[in-house]
Amino acid sequence: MSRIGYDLARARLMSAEEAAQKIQDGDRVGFSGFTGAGYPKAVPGALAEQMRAAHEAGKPFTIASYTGASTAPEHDGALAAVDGISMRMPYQSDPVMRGKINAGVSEYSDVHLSHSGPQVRHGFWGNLDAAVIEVARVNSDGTVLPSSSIGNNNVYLEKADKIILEVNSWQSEDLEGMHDVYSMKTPPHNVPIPITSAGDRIGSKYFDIDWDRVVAVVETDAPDRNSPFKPLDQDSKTIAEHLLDFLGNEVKQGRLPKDLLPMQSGVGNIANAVLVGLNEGPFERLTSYTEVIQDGMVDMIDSGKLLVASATAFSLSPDAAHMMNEKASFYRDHIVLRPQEISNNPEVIRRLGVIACNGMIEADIYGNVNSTHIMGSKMQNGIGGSGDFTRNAYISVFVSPSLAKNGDISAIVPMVSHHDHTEHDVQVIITEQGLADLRGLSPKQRAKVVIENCAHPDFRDQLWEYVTRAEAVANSEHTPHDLSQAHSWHRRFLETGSMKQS
Ligand code: 0RQ
Repeated sequence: MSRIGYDLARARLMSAEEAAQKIQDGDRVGFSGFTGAGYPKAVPGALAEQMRAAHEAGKPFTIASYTGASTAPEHDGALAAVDGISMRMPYQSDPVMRGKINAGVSEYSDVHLSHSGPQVRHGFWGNLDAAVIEVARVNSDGTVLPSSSIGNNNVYLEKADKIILEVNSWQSEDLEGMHDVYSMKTPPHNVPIPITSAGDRIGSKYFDIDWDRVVAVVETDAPDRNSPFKPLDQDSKTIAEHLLDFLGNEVKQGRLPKDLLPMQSGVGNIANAVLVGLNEGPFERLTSYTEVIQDGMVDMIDSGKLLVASATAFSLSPDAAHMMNEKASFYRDHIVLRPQEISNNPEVIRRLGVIACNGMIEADIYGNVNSTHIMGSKMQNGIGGSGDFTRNAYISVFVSPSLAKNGDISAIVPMVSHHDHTEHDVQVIITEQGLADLRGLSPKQRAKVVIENCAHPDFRDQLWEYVTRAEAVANSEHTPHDLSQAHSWHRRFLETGSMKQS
């Protein structure tokens, strides 16, 4: 049966190729899509073909591409492969896209996810020429049922001159009732967001759209694309155990309730290991106020450990995505999907007292964290929601193996090569070596626990050597640094392929 129940929508039905022709060189386009969920499946590929043809004819054709977060090879990958993206914003993780950013072909601005939609609404990113948004159904009254992510769709639908809808019949219609569409306004017109617990619903099940601006409707039937998780390795399991011990002790000390506080869990395998650990651990009746629903959370809903999870998107392995489609009518009572300006909203995160746990690339001895850049210059993915959650969390945690690249890189360095999260925001650092609780410590006290508890033994002496030298040459005893050597570990890696001193 057709998913298009509205006459005007039927009248604007066309092919992806025809729809893509509505987008012109130089346009700023807001796309749906968040961590491989709910991105448009057909128009980006058709647009990429038109860009390729234009380039072959010697004509320019690029767009500024704004999304919710990362998308998939047939979206970011396809547009990047034809050098079609002049500016990308916010989070991305596609290898082709990343390559174009690091090669200087595409500009990239790594905005906090909770800021990205509001900044477009305020006009900071210029006029939005078009929105390309995947939905699960067009209702008979012209409202639309969102699909597997909401992201910034509410903002792009509100602001774009032209709207292109992709109606994807692969997405389950049983998602109906899972979404909670609530939009912020432009200051000074904002009011307190009335969420006081993770599962609160404050908005609408559908997007209400202005059909005068809808220029095309395209039908698709294609799955979301996400990578399966790697099997859990020992380091991830050990890191998860350290976190669970820490949370258990916080309960014992009376600083956390027995059912904890809403959890936020970042992207990647360690984050998933933490969820597996929580599912096997002693805590019951948990809640989650986070950004993406991962496999581990679905397992926790199944086991009854997790009562409710709030997020903006799914980030599921292919098997779990299939299962979500089959059983969406069960999960919709336990999952709320919100716009990312709400799922990641600092006001709500602070009020609920979220426990935030995110991956990092490196941390320094004083507790500053780099989540985004390799050796200071190369973009990996982006800050994503890690800043939204970390700064506003009740407890903020960063996790990483202590070594990278076969042991040639230490994740604990004298000074981070790029700053995403400052010492003011980072409370706990965990590696497979152990946990550093930085709360209540001065910089010099932090250096001791970070080196002793988190650094790999291969690099501990080298770190102490740095501290001793820094204390001798620094112009202050507060945060001793030897500025001539602070980035010498990164320089050594770039020159020799290893951070280790010969
Ligand atoms: O490189 O892909 O070439 O093998 O970085 O590292 O170990 O696979 O770790 O998948 O957990 O990602 C911080 C990137 C960690 C992620 C980061 C190399 C390593 C590998 C990936 P290869 P791993 P993970 C809210 C939370 C920011 C967004 C965020 C991230 C690659 O967690 O993007 O937190 N975070 N969002 O070899 C050089 C080091 C390195 C290093 C790792 N010290 N130096 N290379 N690598 N450490 C959710 C969302 O926002 C959606």
